[in-house]
Amino acid sequence: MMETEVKISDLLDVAAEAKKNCIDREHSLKITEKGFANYVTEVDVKVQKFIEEKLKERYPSIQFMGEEKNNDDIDFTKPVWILDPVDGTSNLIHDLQNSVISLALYSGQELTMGVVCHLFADEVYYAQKGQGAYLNGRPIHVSSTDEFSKSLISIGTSPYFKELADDNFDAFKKIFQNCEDIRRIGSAALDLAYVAAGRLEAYLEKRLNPWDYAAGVLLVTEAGGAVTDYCGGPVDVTKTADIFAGNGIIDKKIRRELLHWE
Ligand code: 2AM
Ligand code: CA
Repeated sequence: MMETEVKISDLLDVAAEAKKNCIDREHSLKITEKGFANYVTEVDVKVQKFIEEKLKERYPSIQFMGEEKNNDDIDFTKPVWILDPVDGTSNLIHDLQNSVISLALYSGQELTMGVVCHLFADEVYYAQKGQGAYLNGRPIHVSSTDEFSKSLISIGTSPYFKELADDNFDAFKKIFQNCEDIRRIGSAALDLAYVAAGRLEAYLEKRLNPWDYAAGVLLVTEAGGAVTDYCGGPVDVTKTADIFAGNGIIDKKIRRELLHWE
């Protein structure tokens, strides 16, 4: 199966069907703890199973990487779906209504498609390599803000790695003191979609997994923004990574002028 034969409309359809068929409060409260503060609900498992089956039917030769499975055997020289069935699982459990399905296609050693489907708002973000980023069919662009005082910055607290708290919160304090304000949304994919849509000037979080950020990275870059690691270097989207995304101006200024990381 060649990458060019994949249709973005199939990704949008499968995400919309999964949202319709698999999301309900009862299954959101059937929870298993995978690790400290790291939960999976029956909704996560249902959405992953549903999407994996549908994509396998339509594109049988494309490999599947998903948060709720073992991904040791993935060959990244060949096409791979990268799925987080629910990004924002803690939000889902707490009924905070900030959770998404995040689905990307990695092919030819790059991200070629990305979809972020909000589970509680009528918003679907998507992008294709070289073809721009869209929200419900309308083109989106990162913000043009270049002043700290007009910048809203979303932070990720890496809740599974409490040992990072001192370094993280030192940086967040500097950002908070210099920028308009900070936000903590709790879904990396949604944070990245909001950067792409120009609602946030930047977003940063350490030690994210490919399924948390893959689709969002393509949204941000196709919307004219930038995604790097914490030092401004490139991100290998097949691996766990520190992600610093933004409109390409404020993110760089924060790293250079506030945090001296670059
Ligand atoms: P999740 O909702 O799918 O668990 C919150 O800080 C962000 O970190 C969310 O996007 C969350 O995704 C993500 N995350 C989930 N599991 C993680 C893990 N084991 N390590 C790091 N980040 C994780
Ligand atoms: Ca998840």
